[in-house]
Amino acid sequence: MSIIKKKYRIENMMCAMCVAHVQKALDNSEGVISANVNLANNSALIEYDNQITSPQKLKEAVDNAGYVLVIEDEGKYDTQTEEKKNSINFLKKLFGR
Ligand SMILES: [Cu+2]
Repeated sequence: MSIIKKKYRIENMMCAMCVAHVQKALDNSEGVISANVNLANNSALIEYDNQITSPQKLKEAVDNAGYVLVIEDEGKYDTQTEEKKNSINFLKKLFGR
């Protein structure tokens, strides 16, 4: 059993009712231990058992409720981090530090 706690972006939420829908979809989804849906940040902090469920299944639950759970592309994320590092190094060189 492995518990994962991860924040996902949720699209299409516009009011407290939307939040309640997403919250319910996640709460009713097998393997979800806790979900904290946040309208202001358009996000959901989800704690789940990754042997029972998966990001893909969480996405299906939210998408079926009429909203969109965004699964970040891990590879893409790494590339962005790498790019950021490179530009910081570039700035450091530029300022001679
Ligand atoms: Cu709404």
